Amino acid sequence: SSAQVLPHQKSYLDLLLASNILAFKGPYTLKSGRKSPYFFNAGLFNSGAKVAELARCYAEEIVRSGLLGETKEERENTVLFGPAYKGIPLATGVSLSLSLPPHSLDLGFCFNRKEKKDHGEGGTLVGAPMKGKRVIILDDVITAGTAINEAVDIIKAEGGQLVGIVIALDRQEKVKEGDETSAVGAVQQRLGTKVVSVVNLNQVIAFLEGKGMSNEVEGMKEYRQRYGVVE
Ligand code: OMP
Repeated sequence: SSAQVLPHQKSYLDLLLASNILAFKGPYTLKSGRKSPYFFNAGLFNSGAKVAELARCYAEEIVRSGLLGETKEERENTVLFGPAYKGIPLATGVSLSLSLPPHSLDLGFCFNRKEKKDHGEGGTLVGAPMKGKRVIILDDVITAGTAINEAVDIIKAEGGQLVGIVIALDRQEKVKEGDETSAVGAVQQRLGTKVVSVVNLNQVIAFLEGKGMSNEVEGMKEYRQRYGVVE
């Protein structure tokens, strides 16, 4: 992937820095056990304006990437799935954003409960049904690719057809050390689906370099040397 930072990515990256969504007070221990000098905290998309900007970026990527298909029928048959918990405001915000101009597309969205419910409507899914639908997963970050598997299992169980994954940041890391396969590449191959990210690590580094944040860049480059893939 290119390290070139496009204008819409610049305003997004500015927001990430201003809000500490992208933080450099590491080391942070990741889900994979890796110790990272930087961390992306989607939980800090915690105000109306921040969610609106994030959702706008996802909506733009969804439309640009072609994940909605080519026909009106395909578009109308597509549902957004936001895995709990962080995917819930994402799916809500992105479907709202898509419903507004310039897109004006009314897509269904859903999310899962973390706990099973045995009364009322029952089930683990809330929102638009996935059965027989084209499904796009909206998630925050992919590092080694573990979290995304759970979401895929839910789609299978619900009878949906996964057509793509959209994330806020691709950390461009290896699945495991000593193997050059990238986590995103592995997900794409295994699932035969496209993964689209608003930005990737190379773009974050290029952006920070442009801001003269050389201390942060140095730590990130060391980390990339060890865990990153060459892209
Ligand atoms: P993998 O399951 O290894 O792909 O890690 C992705 C998950 O890790 C995300 O869904 C987050 O819960 C968490 N995470 C972040 O939120 N931000 C980061 O910068 C890094 C991670 C992480 O632990 O790798």
